[in-house]
Amino acid sequence: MKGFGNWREWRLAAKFDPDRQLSEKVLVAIGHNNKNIDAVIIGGTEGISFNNTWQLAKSLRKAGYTGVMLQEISSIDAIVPNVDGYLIPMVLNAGDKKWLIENQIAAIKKYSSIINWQNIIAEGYLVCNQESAVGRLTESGKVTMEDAAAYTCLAEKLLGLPVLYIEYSGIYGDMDLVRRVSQTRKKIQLFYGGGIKNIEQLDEVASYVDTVILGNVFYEDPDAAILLVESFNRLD
Ligand code: 1GP
Repeated sequence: MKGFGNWREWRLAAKFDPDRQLSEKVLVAIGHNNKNIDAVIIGGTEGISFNNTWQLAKSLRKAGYTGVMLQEISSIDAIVPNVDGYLIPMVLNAGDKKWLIENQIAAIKKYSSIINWQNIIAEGYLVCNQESAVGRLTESGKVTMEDAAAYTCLAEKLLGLPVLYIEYSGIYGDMDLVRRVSQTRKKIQLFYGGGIKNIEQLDEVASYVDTVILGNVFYEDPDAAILLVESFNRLD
């Protein structure tokens, strides 16, 4: 494991789901190490196993991708060694608290002797799409603007988390809410993921958050996804 460098400078990341089939076109594009992709995240909500996670990491390397690759852990039994590090989601607005604390405690107990904390980033998740797979699984509650601002303070000031992830998975988010979070935070790194399909949306989100994550578009419209990555204006 080589670690993952200066993650606070990441502007754009691609998230790939081990339970879905990536097209050859996307594999080739990622394998060309486009300089706009700062990291690849492997993770998903349903059907995640050790085997499909391992295979996806392997196929990305085989395609030529040499950049940072992280696993976002959603299942304690699917943690693979062939990545550079791990993202640990803690779903702040989960109705089922096992997604906030209990799964993490179980993982720490199981792996305490081998965890390298240098290679781990905790993410406070704010799940804003209750109808998404992650929203349903974690029984996440509805998030108002006021809630979002309060969760931002909770994540940054009370919990001291390094990252707040605004998760709209599958739909393009409410930009008023994203702006409110952006204006509320002081230094917590903001990740955003959800429904980005075109460059206008990508640029808009990127003007509010530090790191934008593209997911579904790689599967639903590979050409658009590749174009999005290529034409991304990093503004840095
Ligand atoms: C999903 O936040 C990511 O966890 C990306 O969202 O799949 O909607 O792009 P989309």
